[in-house]
Amino acid sequence: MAPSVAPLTPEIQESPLLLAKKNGLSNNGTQYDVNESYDGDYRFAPIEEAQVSRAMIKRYFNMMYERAVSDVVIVGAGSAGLSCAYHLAKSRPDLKITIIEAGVAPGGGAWLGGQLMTPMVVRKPADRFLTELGVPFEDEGPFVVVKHAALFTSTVLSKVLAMPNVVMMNATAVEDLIVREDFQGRQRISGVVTNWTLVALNHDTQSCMDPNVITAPVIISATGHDGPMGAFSAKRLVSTGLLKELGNMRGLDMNRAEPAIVNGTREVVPGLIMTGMELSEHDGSNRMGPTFGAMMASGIKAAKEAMRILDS
Ligand code: 48N
Repeated sequence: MAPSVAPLTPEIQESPLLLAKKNGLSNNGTQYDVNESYDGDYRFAPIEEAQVSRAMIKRYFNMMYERAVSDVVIVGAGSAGLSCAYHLAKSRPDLKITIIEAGVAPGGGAWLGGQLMTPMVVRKPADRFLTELGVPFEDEGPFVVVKHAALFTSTVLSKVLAMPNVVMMNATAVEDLIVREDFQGRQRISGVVTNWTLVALNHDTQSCMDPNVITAPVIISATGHDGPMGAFSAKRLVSTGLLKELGNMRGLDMNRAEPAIVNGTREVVPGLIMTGMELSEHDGSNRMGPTFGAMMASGIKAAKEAMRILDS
């Protein structure tokens, strides 16, 4: 009996024996003729190019289809957005949490400390979050120092992405908000309008590159205070008349800025929680410069606010 060759996806099944010869399948067909050797004879399992495309397309567009209705959307995967996602997903594994990040690389400003220097300063008690994540640090008394900001960001990012109820769409921008009237006649943020970031940044080069939408009862905006789309939701609230004017971030004062951002994290309009440095633009609070404890703690506060709203 001819050996049963592991079938390719039926739609693109080639002649398996020809493929086997071309791609070095072993005779029994089920164990690919791979070889992990570094002496000039490294052999991979066989592949058809269309299999790679279909493996990506199937998963990504299933995810888009399934997350068109989410429980919570987090806009911005910087230190505040990621800390929020971690705490929320860990506390509520039942929630469908969708992160929308405009950059190809998530992380926002938390890849460096300050002025392109790499150590990250975190004031106590926010060091407890680093301990929870397992991020090592040096203790300097009132604050701790992580040897490289990327050690924090990559750790929290990897844990967030490993959580089964979290998906992240990076290189994707929120370019508008869905605003509906709720049963009390109030304007409520009920979702986000998204597009590929490259498209969102090029609406003036083409016409009618219309967006996609994702609906959710709670939106958490953590879009920061700078960058190509910094403070996006705060600015959109002003242009839609839901906020009279921006508070505009004030000068640097670490001792005032950090508690103001954590304690000020809240539902700024029905359905929209604001956190991280975007809040400084909304409220007009001070900036804190290169210390990141408030980003972590405000993200956690935003997660708690989201759970409060969903459970009310
Ligand atoms: O890191 P950021 O900019 O924002 P936060 O609030 O997470 O952390 C702020 C922190 O990095 C500081 O600025 C420090 C503490 N310095 C303070 C100071 O005084 O200078 O991350 C925001 C993320 C970025 O990754 C953006 O790409 C993304 O949000 N983003 C968006 N993603 C999707 N759609 C959008 N419209 C959008 N706008 C921004």
